Amino acid sequence: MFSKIKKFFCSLFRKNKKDISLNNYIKGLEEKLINNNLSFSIVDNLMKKIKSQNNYKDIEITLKEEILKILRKDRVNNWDNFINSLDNNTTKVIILIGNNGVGKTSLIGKIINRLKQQNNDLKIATSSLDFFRSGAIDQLQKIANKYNVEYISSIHKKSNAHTFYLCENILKEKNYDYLLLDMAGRIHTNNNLLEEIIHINKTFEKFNINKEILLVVDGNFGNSVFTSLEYFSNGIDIKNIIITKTDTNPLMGWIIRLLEENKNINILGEVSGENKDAFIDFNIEKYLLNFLDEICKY
Ligand SMILES: Nc1nc2c(ncn2[C@@H]2O[C@H](COP(=O)(O)OP(=O)(O)O)[C@@H](O)[C@H]2O)c(=O)[nH]1
Ligand SMILES: [Mg+2]
Repeated sequence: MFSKIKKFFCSLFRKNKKDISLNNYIKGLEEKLINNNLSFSIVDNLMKKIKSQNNYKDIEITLKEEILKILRKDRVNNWDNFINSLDNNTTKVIILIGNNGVGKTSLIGKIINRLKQQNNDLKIATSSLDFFRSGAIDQLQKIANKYNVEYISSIHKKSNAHTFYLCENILKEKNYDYLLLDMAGRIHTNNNLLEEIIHINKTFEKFNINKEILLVVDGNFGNSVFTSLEYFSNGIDIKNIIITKTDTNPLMGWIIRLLEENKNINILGEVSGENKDAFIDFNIEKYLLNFLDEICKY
């Protein structure tokens, strides 16, 4: 009985789309888009498109269409294209960079798993250039053991000397398909990191070794992703990123801003959890559905 009365009163007071004027609804949308890390110019453009709509459904449809134009399929889910674009005749060196704790080291295991799922005969090796954090090498060695790939260690305890070692002694003698390299990520405590990455980059170039640098970003970072991108872009050309921890944040409005403002950047995939199969294609539909669900809520 009591619950019936409660239900009745709740239904009286529950806000309904029809109770709110369309203008207020649009204003609210504008605020939510800005609060979810879209830039003012993107929000302005979206507002121009939806202002002419005169019902809620059309507003949602227009938002979806406009955002999809930014999240073009050819700029996301590029992992397979990326892998296919690498030169098959030499060792393909992939270096992961990004802030501490974003999930670089664990992503190496997930990348190995994904590569091996496509071709179990691939010869893959991994090595750490993170001599800053104690335990970093141990963590990667364990991953190498788990996936049964070679971990390349050296007597050198400086990243650039280790890079020389990798270039001279390993890449020339052994024919790996992939060498996955893990970097330190201490950008807030030590400004030398960027110099280190630039150095490593140059060393690979000196040895004429093909390498790709992937920026790993935490999906929860919001606008801090742009600080990270700006930091690393001061020394290297960032073309590809991987987004981690998408299992913990469904919104990530910053992705729309990232792709709108950086026309050369591709999203190679997302990491959605801690299990070995968690490195997957970025799911645009799921992403947009969650995003619009939250944004268009009233
Ligand atoms: N929930 C969740 N946790 C993750 C994900 N990727 C990594 N982690 C966790 O984040 C923490 C930091 O990961 P790590 O690979 O050491 O980060 P690194 O400092 O960038 O090398 C670890 O506890 C990981 O298990 C993810 O996609 N989802
Ligand atoms: Mg690490």
